[in-house]
Order: sequence, then C-alpha cells, then structure tokens
Amino acid sequence: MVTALMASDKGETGQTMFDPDRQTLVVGLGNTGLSCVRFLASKGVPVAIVDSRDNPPKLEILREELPDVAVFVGGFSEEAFASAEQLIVSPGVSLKESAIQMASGRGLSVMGDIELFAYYAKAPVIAITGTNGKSTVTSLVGLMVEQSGKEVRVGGNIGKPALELLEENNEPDFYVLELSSFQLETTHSLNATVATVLNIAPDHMDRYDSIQDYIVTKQHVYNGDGVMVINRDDVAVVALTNANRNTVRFGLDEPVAGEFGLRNVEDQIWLALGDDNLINTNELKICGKHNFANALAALAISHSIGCSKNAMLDVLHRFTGLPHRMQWVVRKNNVVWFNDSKGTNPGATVAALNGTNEKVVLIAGGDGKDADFTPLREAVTGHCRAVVLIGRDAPQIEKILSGLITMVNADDMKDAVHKASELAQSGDVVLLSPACASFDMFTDYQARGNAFINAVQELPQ
Ligand code: UMA
Ligand code: ADP
Repeated sequence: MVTALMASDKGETGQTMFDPDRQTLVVGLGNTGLSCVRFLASKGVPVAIVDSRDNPPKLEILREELPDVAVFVGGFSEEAFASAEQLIVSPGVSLKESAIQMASGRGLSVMGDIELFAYYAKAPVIAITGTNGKSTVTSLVGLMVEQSGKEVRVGGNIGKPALELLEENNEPDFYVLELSSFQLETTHSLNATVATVLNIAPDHMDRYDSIQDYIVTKQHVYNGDGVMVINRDDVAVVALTNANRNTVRFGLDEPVAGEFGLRNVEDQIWLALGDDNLINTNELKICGKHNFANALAALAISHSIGCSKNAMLDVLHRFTGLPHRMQWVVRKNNVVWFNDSKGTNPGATVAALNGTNEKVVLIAGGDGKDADFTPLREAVTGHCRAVVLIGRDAPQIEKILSGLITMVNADDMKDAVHKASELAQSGDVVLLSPACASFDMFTDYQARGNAFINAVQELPQ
C-alpha cells in the first residue's frame, strides 16, 4: 500500500525525503544499487531491487550476500513496482522511464543514493559538481583536508558509492563528494557545508531536453546554507545563486581581496589569494589552464573550511594528476603519448587540446551522448596535425571537422594507435581525448584508457 505523504516529508525542493519505515525499491543493480541494498538491509529497511537488464553487473554478488532480498531483472516490471512505497533510483537510470513516472504519479517519493546519504550522514559534506574537473578537484580537496590533519572520506561519482563511506557510530571530520547531474536530480535535502559548480558545458544531452534542464539540475548542489564556491569566469555558473550561502570566488584573472586567481609576477604565473602569491604554476605537476582553475577551486574550497596554507600548497606541489586525465604514457620515437580517456565531452577535449603546446594527433570518438561537436573545430584547427576517429559517433565528428583537418577512421583502439603513430611526426603529441563516452566499445573510460596504453606500449621503439 502506498503511504500517504505528509507535509513534513518535504525536502528543500518540495520533493519527499527518505522514510526508513517504507517498503523501498532500489532501481538499478550496478555499483550504486548494490551499495543501497547493502546499506538499507543493514538498517533493517524493507528493500527489493529491479534492473532492466537480464544479467545486471552486481547480480551474483547480491544473491550471494543477501539471498533474501527480492530481485527483479529483465525489465522494469509492474510486479516489481507494485508493492513499492518509495524509490531509490541509480544515476544511470533516467527518471523519464515510464515505470518511474507512473510510480511518481502514484505519489511515491523518488530519490537517489545521495538523498539516502544525506539522511544518515552527520559530518559536514563538501559537494563538488560541474561538467569537467570534478574528480581532479575532489581528489585535491580530499588530500588537502587530510594533509591538514583532519579525517576525511572521499566518494560519490568519482567511483566509491557515497553510502560506502558511512560507518556505524564513526563519523569523519568531513565527507568530500563528487556529484554528477544524475545524482543531483534525485537529491533533495543535502545541505553541503561547501558546495561548488566548477563549470558548465553541454554534456549528457541524451538525458536532458535542453542545456537549461542540465543547468537547473546542477543548481541542486546549492540547496541549504553554508559556502558556495563560484567560478567567476563561467557565466552559466555565476547565474546560479542562493542568497542563503556565502560566496567565495575563483577565476583565471587577477584576484581582488578574498578571492582566488592568477597573478603575473615577472612573466611567471602564480596562483594567488588576494595580494598573497601562493605558488608559482611552474611548480605544479598538473598542466594546462584548466588545471590552474582546478587548483584554484580546490584552494578556495579547502581554505573556506580552515585548511592550512602549508597543507594546501604541499598537496599542490606533489599532486601528479589522476590516471586517464592527461596521463603521460610514454615517449617513443620522440613522440609523447597522453591518455585523456576521461575527456568524455567536447568541452573536456577542448581543454586538453588548449593545454598542449606541441602539434597533436588526436584520437577521438565513441558514444557522443547527442553532443554538439562544433566546439572542437577551433581547438582542432589550432592544435592538431590530424584526427583519428573511433567508435559509433565517429561520422558526427567527421562531419563537423570536414575540410578542416586530415582525418582517418580506425576499427578499434589498436588500429587507432597504429594509424596515429603513422601520422605523428617527431616532436608531436598523440592524445586520446575522445570527447565521447566509452560505452559503445568499452565497459568504461578506464577500460578504454587501458586499451590505449596497452596498444601504445606494444608499438616498436
Ligand atoms: N543500467 C541499465 N538498467 C538499469 C540500471 C542501469 O541499463 O536498470 C545501465 C545505465 O544506463 C548505465 C549503466 O547501467 O549505462 C550503469 O548505471 P548505474 O546507475 O548502475 O551505474 P553505477 O554502476 O551505479 O555507477 C554510478 C555512476 N555511473 C553513472 O552515473 C552512469 C558512476 O559514475 C559512479 O562512479 C558510481 O555510480 C558511484 O557513485 C561513472 C560515470 O560514468 C564514472 N558517471 C557519469 C559521468 O561522470 O559522466 C555521470
Ligand atoms: P570529471 O570528473 O568532471 O569528468 P576530471 O577531473 O576527471 O573531471 O577530468 C576529466 C577531463 O576533463 C580531463 O581529462 C580534461 O580533459 C578535462 N578537464 C579537467 N578539468 C577541466 C576544467 N576545469 N575545465 C575543462 N575541462 C577540464
């Protein structure tokens, strides 16, 4: 039976919140779904799970660990939803699915794992979203907080589901969560101590009707009060406001007092807080202007919760970046190979190209998520010698770049690497930065990056 909804059930945005007494249906049996069922079962919440696939990735583990939990696979059947009183929907499942729409129409509350997390977590949360740079900034902040002597747990879209950070009767000083727009769609009552939208560029247009819908979703991160860290260079970000939050700003121009930015000191570029020049960008091990922005965002966030300057700068001195993000692979025959497999939208690939000084042979293509690839035109003509195209949406990229640059098609990653090595000249860079998701050819971006690295390593010296 569907429980009647009380006015007090309403979260920040008017949607209903989690109720541990209700029969709960988890939708999606991937990493998130498994973490939700495990967590709810441990709390004694009545739970079942449904997945549209015949053999979802975590089915075996769940059946082994929790054999009594009802599992429905092979579709979003009526039977699965019939007895549900609230839904916890995985980020990979669209809320437009008719079964979810119908359940919502019946008055069921629809939430995600972050809403559950917000219900149970007691320690302050730092919430980081944006189109690009989330994982880099999330990692930097986690390290800065830790280096300041605080206990910190890092998770969310970066990989470890948020609920796996929760421990019975044991809270850290801070949680740092990377949040995707999909997770924010189903988060209603998170009140992050510090929240940021790093930047906004078109992405996931296969899940949103318009860029405006995508932007509105991102704004959920600012619900509540506390601090919001704003990228003053990004007009779409600046337009997102919440009068209940104090503002700290960063950008790539010279900072005024209390803000973070870049300062030119005798032809050297420094990261600065107001008048205080903090670190020469020559001393950073991550490169490209987009990474200066990421470092400034991490400084602004960590500073706002009281991390020490020494701790923050120590982290910036030693952080070499994450795998699959402009990852240096090897130098062969005086050509340097970079793996930027996490470049999964045109904005990320543009940033990667703009951060490169050498001529580039770019490997791009994959599942384009209905993206408009037009932004690639300028960056490709400015930086590339040639483009090697892979994956399902290669024809779309080919159309946009037609007549601008040499392009060749490749059958798979090995073929792409061989073709790139033939096109590259001494002193060039070969860059895998696909501007697309990987799911048409690989299980995820890590598998794609690893396939690239393996193929590059097999090339003769
Ligand atoms: N799926 C179905 N049927 C279902 C359920 C899922 O076909 O019933 C498909 C989805 O369409 C999707 C895939 O299964 O293609 C995975 O979906 P999921 O929700 O089960 O994913 P999880 O394994 O739980 O991983 C999710 C995030 N994935 C997505 O949002 C697609 C992971 O981010 C995240 O690390 C993890 O939760 C823990 O929080 C990955 C990602 O690609 C890195 N994120 C997107 C991005 O960064 O661009 C948003
Ligand atoms: P996310 O977690 O948001 O996908 P990552 O930190 O994993 O972000 O970086 C993914 C890719 O996005 C990088 O490989 C790089 O190509 C690009 N990128 C990183 N930071 C930025 C930024 N601040 N602005 C634009 N592009 C960026």
